[in-house]
Amino acid sequence: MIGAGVAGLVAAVVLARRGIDTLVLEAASRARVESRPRAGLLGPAAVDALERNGLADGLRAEGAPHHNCEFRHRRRAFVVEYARHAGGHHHVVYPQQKLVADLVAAYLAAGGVIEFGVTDVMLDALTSDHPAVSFVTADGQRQTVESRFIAGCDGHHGVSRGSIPEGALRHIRQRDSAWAWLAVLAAVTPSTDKIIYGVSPRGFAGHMLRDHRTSRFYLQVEATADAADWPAERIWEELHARLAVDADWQLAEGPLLEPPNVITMDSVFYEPMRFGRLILAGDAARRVPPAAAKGAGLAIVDGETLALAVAAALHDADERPLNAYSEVCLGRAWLAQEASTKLLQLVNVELADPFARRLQDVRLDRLRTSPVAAAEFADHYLSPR
Ligand code: RFL
Repeated sequence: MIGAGVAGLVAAVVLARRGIDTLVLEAASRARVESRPRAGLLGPAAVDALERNGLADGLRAEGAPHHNCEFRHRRRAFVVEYARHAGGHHHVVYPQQKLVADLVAAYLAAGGVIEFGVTDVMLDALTSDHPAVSFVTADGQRQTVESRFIAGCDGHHGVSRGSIPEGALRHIRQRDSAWAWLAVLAAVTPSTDKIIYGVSPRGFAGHMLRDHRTSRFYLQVEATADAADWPAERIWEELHARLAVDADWQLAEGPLLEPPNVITMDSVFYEPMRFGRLILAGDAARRVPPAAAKGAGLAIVDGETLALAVAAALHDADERPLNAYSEVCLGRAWLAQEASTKLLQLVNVELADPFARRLQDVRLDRLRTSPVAAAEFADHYLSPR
């Protein structure tokens, strides 16, 4: 496994527990992967995959079930009880870095080996029966390891996908959006018990949940925006204005935990998710914007699917699951992409386009008043299930 993110670690645990020799190579330190804040919201497919593999203890103990979300539109708040519209299926809020720490512990307990702090990872002989990985260890030794399969789980900017010859994968890219989201992480108790999507004439603002001491916020900004132009005072001022509601509600402020960053809303898929004996999983195979909170969930389920396919190939000489792997994972990922696209259409404000804004008003009014619209929202919000 190249990469000790959620995709690589889930794959590694599932394989190690089946008695298959594994090695995880991770560029960052253990301290870094176990403290890097990213996702918070996990959908039912990911939670089920973690449960199935006995990896959900931390999430069960400390995660918070999430059933409803709130929209703010024209200074009025309304709640969509999406779990009620989806037979009780819901999310769990659990910070990704805590899950990564749980997965590292589970993998080591299963006898797995991780090299943290590796550099200069190079992949070779990917179409042979014995693909190889060469890397430099944290203490400067170059090593080469031959294997039966390599799992490329090194995120969107990793080396795995880049080792595949030009032209072997299709790149399916969404055209650029005019908007991005400024992602902000603050040390402050959430001012809400449910995610808030604020749609205001100044643009979108989101109040997300992480844990009882930490909140994530998003602000819609121009795709060309520079995070340096967003000091804390400006961020809070804008959050107050965009989340304002005609009710007794206060937004609590707190120190920013990291510099804000601009997250573009572009999406790209690389298909198929396999080249010879290199199999891609998670963000290494795609970029789905974090708007609908799908990336980590997809990566977890990819990791499990990959491991089961490799186990079938190695234990039973059955390559059918491996041959189906890409199609199965892509089916889920495109569903998630559709949900992400719909959510962005619902909450991002086309500031200079009154026609689009009137349609957005209608979409939000339908979501508030129509059970059919709420059920449709719930289906997307929780997909893939
Ligand atoms: P990761 O988590 O990026 O892990 C890849 C790992 O590979 C390592 N690496 C290398 N290792 C060895 N050699 C190399 N050359 C390497 N290059 C990289 C990296 O150090 C890293 O440890 O990929 P993975 O496992 O595919 O997981 C994907 C998810 O992390 C990602 O999709 C989510 O974080 C997206 N996302 C969210 N997803 C959700 O499901 N729910 C959410 O609420 C949610 N919120 C978010 C998010 C992503 C965000 N950012 C930072 C873009 C919120 C934000 C702000």
